[in-house]
Amino acid sequence: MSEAGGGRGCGSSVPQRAPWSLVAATAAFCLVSATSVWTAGAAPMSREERQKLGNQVLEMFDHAYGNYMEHAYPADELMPLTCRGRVRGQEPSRGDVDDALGKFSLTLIDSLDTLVVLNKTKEFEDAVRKVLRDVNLDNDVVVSVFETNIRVLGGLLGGHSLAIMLKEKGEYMQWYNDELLQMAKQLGYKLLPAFNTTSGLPYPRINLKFGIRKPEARTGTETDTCTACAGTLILEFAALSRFTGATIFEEYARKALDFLWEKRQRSSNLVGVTINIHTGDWVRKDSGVGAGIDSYYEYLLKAYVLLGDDSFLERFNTHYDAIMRYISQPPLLLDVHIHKPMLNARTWMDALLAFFPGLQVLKGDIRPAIETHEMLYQVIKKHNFLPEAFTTDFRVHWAQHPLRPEFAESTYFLYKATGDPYYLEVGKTLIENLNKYARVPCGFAAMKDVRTGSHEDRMDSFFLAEMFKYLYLLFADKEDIIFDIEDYIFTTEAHLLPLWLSTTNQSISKKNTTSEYTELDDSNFDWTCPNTQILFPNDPLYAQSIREPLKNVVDKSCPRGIIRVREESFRSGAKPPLRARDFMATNPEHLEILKKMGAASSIDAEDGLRFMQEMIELSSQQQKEQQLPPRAVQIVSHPFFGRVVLTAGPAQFGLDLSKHKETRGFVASSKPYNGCSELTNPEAVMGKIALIQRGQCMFAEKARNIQNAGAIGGIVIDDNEGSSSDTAPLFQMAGDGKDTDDIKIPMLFLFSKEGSIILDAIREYEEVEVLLSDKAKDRAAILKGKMIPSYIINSNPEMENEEQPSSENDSQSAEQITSSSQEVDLVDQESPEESSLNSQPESLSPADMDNAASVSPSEQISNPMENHETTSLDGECTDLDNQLQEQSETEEDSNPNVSWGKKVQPIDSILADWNEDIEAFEMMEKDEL
Ligand code: DMJ
Repeated sequence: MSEAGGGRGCGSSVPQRAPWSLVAATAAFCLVSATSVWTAGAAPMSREERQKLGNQVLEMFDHAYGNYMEHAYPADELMPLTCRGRVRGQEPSRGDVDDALGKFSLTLIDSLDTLVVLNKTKEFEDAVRKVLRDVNLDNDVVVSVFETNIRVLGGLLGGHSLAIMLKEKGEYMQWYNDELLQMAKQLGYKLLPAFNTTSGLPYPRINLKFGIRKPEARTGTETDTCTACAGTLILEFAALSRFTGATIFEEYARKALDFLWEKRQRSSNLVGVTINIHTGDWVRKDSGVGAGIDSYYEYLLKAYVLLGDDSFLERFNTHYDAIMRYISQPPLLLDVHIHKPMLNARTWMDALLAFFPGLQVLKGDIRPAIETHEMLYQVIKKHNFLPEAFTTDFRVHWAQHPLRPEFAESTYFLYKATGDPYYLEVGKTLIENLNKYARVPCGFAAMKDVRTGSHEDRMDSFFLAEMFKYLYLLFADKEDIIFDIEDYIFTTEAHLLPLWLSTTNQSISKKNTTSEYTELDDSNFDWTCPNTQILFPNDPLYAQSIREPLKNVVDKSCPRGIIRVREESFRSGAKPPLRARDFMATNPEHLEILKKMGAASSIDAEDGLRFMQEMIELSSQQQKEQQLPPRAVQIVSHPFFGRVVLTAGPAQFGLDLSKHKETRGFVASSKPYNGCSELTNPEAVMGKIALIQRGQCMFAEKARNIQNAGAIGGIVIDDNEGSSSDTAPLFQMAGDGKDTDDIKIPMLFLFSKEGSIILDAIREYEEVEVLLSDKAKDRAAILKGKMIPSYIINSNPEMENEEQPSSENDSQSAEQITSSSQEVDLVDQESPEESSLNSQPESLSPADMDNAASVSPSEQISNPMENHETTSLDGECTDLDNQLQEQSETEEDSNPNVSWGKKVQPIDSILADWNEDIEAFEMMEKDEL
């Protein structure tokens, strides 16, 4: 157990206290009392700057919410690239991700309490009216019980909690009569059939109209669910019971939690990722704090905070002890096997675990929270966002990032606990990165690949429910919020439930509850919670002193130094066990150790098992490493200005873009278009990036022909119509089996859908300039580059100012900028370390023909866990006709009152919006500077 894990967690040492008083005050104490403390490590941020950042968050929220309401509502989510609503059944299925969509205007409901936190009370009032008028909870659609609970039930309850707060204040919501609560109750009853199992664990899905197991329901045959899915209900269900007096909801959620607790692995006290809902057997026996388990732990601690029930705290503390013993390998949090908890189950971490430092703050264990948060921040600084999964040596494992809020959440809680302005700077970076890399004219788009900066046509509702709340609260002072946030607890979706529920309708039978509490006064609280008065009494640099040793942990990562070596090895002075990555078949000592494994003792057997597992992971990792990472084609000319980033396949020959500066140039189609013979239009491609069609000859031959014609780069476009990097694995273009050293120009490959975006742009604008690189470049740098239309500069005086190093240079710099065709070098944002990481050995077999099956498949860009039938493509806005047709051919809305998914924005209008947005973006960038 970590030093901080036992005895000093919030409330753990004072179970005799009155539950409601303890939890409310303790939570408030842990999170609030430190805000006046400033550690001297990071410079304090002025009130003015915090206000400016708060305003920036408001503007960003308006951009996301406004576009959802204008272009997507009443659909569940906004598709920000094609600027329309995502309607289930009208888009290709994305698998489980779609189970959050129930045709119940998900984003609107998930945004309700965010509107109040952000002081948008009028908009809140309108939004509640829309929910009451438009939302139908009786659709024939199969939804995830977990997602519907945390997003929709939680959203309605959060909305209700703040509606009654506002009504009581006397200005807004005077007409409100618990209508949201009635909807929540209706939804609660719809979810209850899912609990009809002998174990009490809920089925993972339910049909909103037909329930479960009836033929019409199309669900109810599942046998497994994830631990978080079954264990993340108590806050919403208990709140529903206590608000309404209907005890059944809290009872069902408690029963599911009781069952999970019974099924914990008794020697390790850990739980697995998935469980059989009928037998209670663990289906997946790996255990971590991220995907599949995360909010189960969160809800145990928060159930104690909200309900004051000691048994929840005892359970949480037992699990926490196990987590700190086995999973926490500071600064890493690594999954282990529940039966063999000294064995790591993975060599990578997922992005969901980023919430854990925030939970550790609530628990009162600040040190490991600071450490893990710092490690995560460095991963973010390397890739701009937290990739969905990353390895223990901080390389990208799954490259997506769906704008998850967990890291912002932990940043907020750490700031509240430490008062360290460093965390404000972290928040500022998050804001900058969102605006630079995820903002698109119609909202914010998920990152399809953090390495290239390409987008997915997706803006999940949790982005509005959580991200903006945490970012806004991070910079807000108490008086910036119209109510006292400390009177509420955040659910896992950041919905707000009032702490006074702990004393309301407590008639529900509490199993295992010892409720002998006596009220103590607040002066005793300083010993119940490791608050900053204890943590930082003589040392204001405490938080910084914890971060400091980790400051290069990502850039100078050395996995062997970080991953835990078993404690017993250290203690006994024995040699650490042989790791797969160190194994050499030629080393006799290694062979001897290998022979011993599995033979002599259980420790040897454990080593053997780990060795085998590591060997398997290592070999798949090495396979990946031998493949070149994807590249980016970024359209930088008017009106795109770097907003369109296309994921491209690299070539095993020609200029390596990971080692050299990017190549920027206008594009021109080669003649012949297949580039298989000497070009007949060398004057057109001279000094440009030639577009060539795939097929007829080898990639290398095409490259030589365009190079001979004077091209400075080439883009091969797939001849297989409709192909896309969303649905096909990206590959690298192999050489021709001969020496290709003569090819000096960079060559990239685009699938047909991505390629057609460039071809369409040429048709529309003639002059199209692109940037070929290993990673999309910062748009601000692109805007500073050549070919900025003078109308933008003229209409934006601040842009001129930005270029002025000092007032003496005023007149000169304005001139410099308006001579817009001058080339300005882009700043390479990558560190040398990163460049070398990207330059992987070329090892794939040479292909005979470029479009033959012998082309080596490369690493799939998208998350391998997800269905590849996604619709999300950069610039899919050019394919609107097809999509319109597809829409009309697919499922009709089951709610006759609401017209679903009919709002498709024409391309001209999207481009017009882009122009506006570019200007707004520039203004914003200047503001920041
Ligand atoms: C949110 O929906 C919730 O926070 C959930 O618990 C898991 N994470 C997503 C956002 O990443």
